[in-house]
Amino acid sequence: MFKRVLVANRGEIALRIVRALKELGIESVVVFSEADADSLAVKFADKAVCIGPPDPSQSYLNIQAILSACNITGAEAVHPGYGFLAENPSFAELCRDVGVVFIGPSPEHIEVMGDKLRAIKAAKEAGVSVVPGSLDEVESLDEALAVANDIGYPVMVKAAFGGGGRGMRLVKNDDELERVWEAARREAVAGFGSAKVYIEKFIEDARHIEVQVIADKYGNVLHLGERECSIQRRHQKLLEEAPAAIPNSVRKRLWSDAVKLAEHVGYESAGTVEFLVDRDGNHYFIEMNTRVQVEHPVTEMITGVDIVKWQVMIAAGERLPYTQDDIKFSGWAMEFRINAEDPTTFTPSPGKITKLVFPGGPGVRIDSAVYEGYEIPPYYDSMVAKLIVHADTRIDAIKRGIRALSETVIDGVKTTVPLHLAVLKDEDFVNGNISVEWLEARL
Ligand code: MV4
Repeated sequence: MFKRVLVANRGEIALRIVRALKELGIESVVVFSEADADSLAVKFADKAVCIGPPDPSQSYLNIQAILSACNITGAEAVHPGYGFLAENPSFAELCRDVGVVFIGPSPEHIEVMGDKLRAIKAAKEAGVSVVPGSLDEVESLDEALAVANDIGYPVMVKAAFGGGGRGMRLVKNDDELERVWEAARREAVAGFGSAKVYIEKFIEDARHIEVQVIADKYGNVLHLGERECSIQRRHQKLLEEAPAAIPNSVRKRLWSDAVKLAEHVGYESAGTVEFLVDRDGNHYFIEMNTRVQVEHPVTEMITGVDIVKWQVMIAAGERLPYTQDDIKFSGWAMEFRINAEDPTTFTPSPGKITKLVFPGGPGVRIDSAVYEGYEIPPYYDSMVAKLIVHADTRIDAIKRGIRALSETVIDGVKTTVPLHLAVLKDEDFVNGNISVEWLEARL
């Protein structure tokens, strides 16, 4: 096992990783920018190293500074969290080159899944259900029109190096496709450094459901069940739950396809296989994320498996001590992302937290690096806390969520707490009548 690990991230996930390291008996080193000196992650870590100014390009994305910090502090491994360098194959490779263990999958796995077309090809080879579409790069307008007419409109034009909702366009007919084609390719180059785009049938009113997988270096691949992530706005997830309210027959197909993909590519570490599920229960692979995700706690709550600890242990070469049958699912969990933002304009609302009361009691978990008197810096994303509740059933989790959100006091900044309360009291939500389009249609 490692003696010392460096955390290359900030905010709640940096603290989450520090907590896992402490429980593993590993010394933690966090790096931080000048804007984050007051974070709880910095206070709770064994060591903290300032690596630069607030601008992420000069701090949390500064590979040289981070590897220097590993060298200076004697950290043997680096945990990238999510965002920043977590899915940067060059960073993972450079870590390998300098002898620092990257706590995550291999650079090759990050690279394959970063190219959504290669990911889809791998999924298809593995026998996983994929969205009807080009399955290959589409290089000309003529070819795009042919594919779109073959599969039928509406279609989505997606950038191969996009993902997570970035670089996609919904197109309803030939005219629209002709109008957006060049712009889509230009934007792909500008946004992702590659004009590579592909076309998929648009799955209407779909739900976004993902499966957590975890794999060790010895070919043992397990799934930890699914998460329902359809409640989102502008491709930012707001509320996630585990399990998803879907028939067991659909659930089994999602689980088995996720494991098939991870096994096929020889994946190692924690990963997430994302699917769209349509009204009829058909499922389609769309992407695989090669990092720990913001919403991992809902899976931890229903399985009792500490995903972050296992990322560390797997990177250190430990074997998973479980077989699939050892993973027991219990109850229902929901996560509410508490962002400091204006509830009507959705613009960030940074500033000082003048009063803070987090909820507690049975089945309540808070993952947050802020406290009363903390000044939320304006340079980073607006998520300030995750409230996770766990209860026996979905309806009990909803009631517990309402109770815990009602206890929450965050003064000085505007937050998404009222939005979550409105969602939990909505009849459609309570009845599980949701899709990725639901929240934005509702607002
Ligand atoms: C889709 C889709 C429908 N059909 N692909 C967005 C996030 C990224 N992971 C994939 N996304 C989608 N891909 C096909 N073929 C619907 C979404 C989608 C979405 C689309 C429009 C408006 C809001 C959305 C929210 C989540 C997902």
